[in-house]
Amino acid sequence: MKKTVTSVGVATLVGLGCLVLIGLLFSKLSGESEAAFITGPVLYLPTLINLAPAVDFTHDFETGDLSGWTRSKDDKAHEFQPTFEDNPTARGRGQPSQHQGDWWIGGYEKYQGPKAKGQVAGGIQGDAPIGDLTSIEFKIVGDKMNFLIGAGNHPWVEPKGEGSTCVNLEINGKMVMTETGKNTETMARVEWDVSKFKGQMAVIKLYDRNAGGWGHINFDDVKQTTNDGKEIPWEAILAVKAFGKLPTTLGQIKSDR
Ligand SMILES: [Ca+2]
Ligand SMILES: [Ca+2]
Repeated sequence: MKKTVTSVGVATLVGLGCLVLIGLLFSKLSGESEAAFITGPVLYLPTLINLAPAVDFTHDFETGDLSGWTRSKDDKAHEFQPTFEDNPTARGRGQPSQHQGDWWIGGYEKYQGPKAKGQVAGGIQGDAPIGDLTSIEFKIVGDKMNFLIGAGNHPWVEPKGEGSTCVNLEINGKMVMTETGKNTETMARVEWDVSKFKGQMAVIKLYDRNAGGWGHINFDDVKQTTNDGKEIPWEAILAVKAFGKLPTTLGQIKSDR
């Protein structure tokens, strides 16, 4: 997903206003709960209008770049990311990446596709480089969050993750959820219960602070879902951020009155 601000923004605001009114009417008529309001109009916003978030964010790296992700100043670990296709298999590792789509974060790999100058399929950068990769700040609107993770099993160490290879959920600069790989390049999907953080702003942060064995992290395709597993489109999540005061729940609408 990669979208930019367009003149559609004004029309979008008008559309959103209508949707909020429809949502209020709907909830009054039917007595639907706040949660039902979210899983109704907001979930299907992208199909109803041409939503144009004012921010770029690739949650699955299918843009072929790191849109919406920031490398730390000293970062060397993510210089050649994202990785293209199953590079562990291309180098005969025997541990297929099982990534989503074509692109993913493969901390050991150095292959960004056939157009990348000086790179060949199966190329590596190894475990030595270290650095962090931080997502754009987003609002937690779902009960759960899931993503693909693989590689190093070096758990988070407070306060700065010395020697860690992990993926953290951070709120106000503090780790609130953390996960490592299992010392295999093959990624598996992990799910977090983030319901108690709903309504708060957060970032996803990838840490590679380990230059030794399994000193890298693999990652792809992060999503937020409702409690019953329905995916919440990032377009809707980022629209909340883009338009700032846009109410996302009936509770917020009421509290703004
Ligand atoms: Ca991907
Ligand atoms: Ca490393």
